Amino acid sequence: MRLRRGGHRRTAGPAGSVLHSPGRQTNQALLVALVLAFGTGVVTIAVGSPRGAWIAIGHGILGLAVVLLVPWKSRVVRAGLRRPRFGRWLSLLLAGLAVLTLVAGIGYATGLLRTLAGLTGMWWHIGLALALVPLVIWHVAARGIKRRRTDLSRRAVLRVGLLGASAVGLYAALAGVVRVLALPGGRRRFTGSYETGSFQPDGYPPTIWLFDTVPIVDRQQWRLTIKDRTGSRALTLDDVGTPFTSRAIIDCTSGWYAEQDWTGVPLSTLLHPGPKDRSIFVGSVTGYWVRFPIDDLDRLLLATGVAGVPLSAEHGFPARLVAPDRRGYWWVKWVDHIELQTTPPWWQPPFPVT
Ligand SMILES: Nc1nc2c(c(=O)[nH]1)N[C@H]1C(S)=C(S)[C@@H](COP(=O)(O)O)O[C@H]1N2
Ligand SMILES: [Mo]
Repeated sequence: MRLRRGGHRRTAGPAGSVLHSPGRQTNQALLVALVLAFGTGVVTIAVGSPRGAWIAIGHGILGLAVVLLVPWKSRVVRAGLRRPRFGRWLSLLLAGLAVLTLVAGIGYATGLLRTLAGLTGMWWHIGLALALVPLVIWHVAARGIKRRRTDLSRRAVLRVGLLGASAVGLYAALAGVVRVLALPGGRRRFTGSYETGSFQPDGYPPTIWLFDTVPIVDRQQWRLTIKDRTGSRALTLDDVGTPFTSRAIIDCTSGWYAEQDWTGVPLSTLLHPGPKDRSIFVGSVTGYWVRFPIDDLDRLLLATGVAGVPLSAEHGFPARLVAPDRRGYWWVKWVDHIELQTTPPWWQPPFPVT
C-alpha cells in the first residue's frame, strides 16, 4: 500500500481536530493557494494598465496566505520526515525554494531586497517560482492528496474564510509597515516596479527578454519594411518621418519602470488598415516579434529617440516601439518590419519565446 498524505492524519495539527485531518486540509489549502499565487503571478507579468492592478494585489494576498500556512505545513513536514521516504530530499528542496520565492517576493515588494548578485529581487522571485513548478507537480503526483466528502464541510469553508481574511489583514498590515517605515516598497507602481532612470536616455537598464543579443544596425543599410492595404514598401530612416514627442512609461517584468519622452512617428501615420485587418505584426532585426490588436494602431509610436537623443544600440537603434500601457516585452527594439494582417491578435504565444 502506498502511503499518502492522508495516512498520517493522526498527528494532531494546531487545529487539534480528531474528526478532520489537519494534514490533509493544510496540504489542500497550500496547493490551492500555490496554484492561485502562480496563476495571478503569471497574469501580473502581463498587466500593464491600472485596470489590472487588482491582480497584482491578489497575487500579494495569495502569497501571504502561503506564508500563513507555513507553520501548519511544517508540522506536516516534521511528521512526514519521521518516516524515511523516497524523494525526501527533493521535497526538502521544494520547501527551501518555496521559502526563497516568498522571501524574494516580499523582499522586493517591501524594498528590503532590491537586488541580489546583480539581478533584481523580482527576477529571483520569478526564476525561483518557475523552478518550483516541476517540483510541485512531482510532489503532488508522488504523494497525492486524497479527497473526501468532508473536504467541503462547513468547517472547512470557515477555515478557508479565516485564512483568506488573515491574508488580507497581513497584506494591509505589511503595507502599513512599509508606509510607516517609509520603505522603498511604498514607491512602487501598481505593477510592483520601481522607478529607474526616468527622463535620462541611459538611466534605465537595457533589457533582453530571453535570448536576443544587441545587433549593431548600420544606419545606411537599415530599411523598415511596411506592409498594409496599399502594398509593401521599404523606408529609410529619413523616410520614417517627422519626429513627434510622446511621454510614456516603460515597465519591465524584471521590476523597474521609467517615464520617458520618446520621439518618433505614430504608427497610424505609417500604416493604412484595410477593412479585414485584425492585427499589427511588429518584427525585429533579431527575429523577436509581437502582434497587437488593430485597435492599438492609434496608440503605438515607432520611436527613434529618447530624452532628446537618438536611441543607443542597447535601447533599440535605429527604431523601437513605444506601447503605452503595455509591459516592456511589447516594446520591440531594432524594429525592421511592421505588417497589418488579417490574422487574429491572439495568434501568438502568451509571451515572446526568444
Ligand atoms: N528585439 C527585442 N526587443 C525587446 C526585447 C528583446 O529581448 N528583443 N526585450 C523587451 C523587454 S523584456 C523590455 S523590458 C524592453 C526593454 O527596453 P530597454 O532595453 O530599452 O530598456 O525591450 C523589449 N524589446
Ligand atoms: Mo522586460
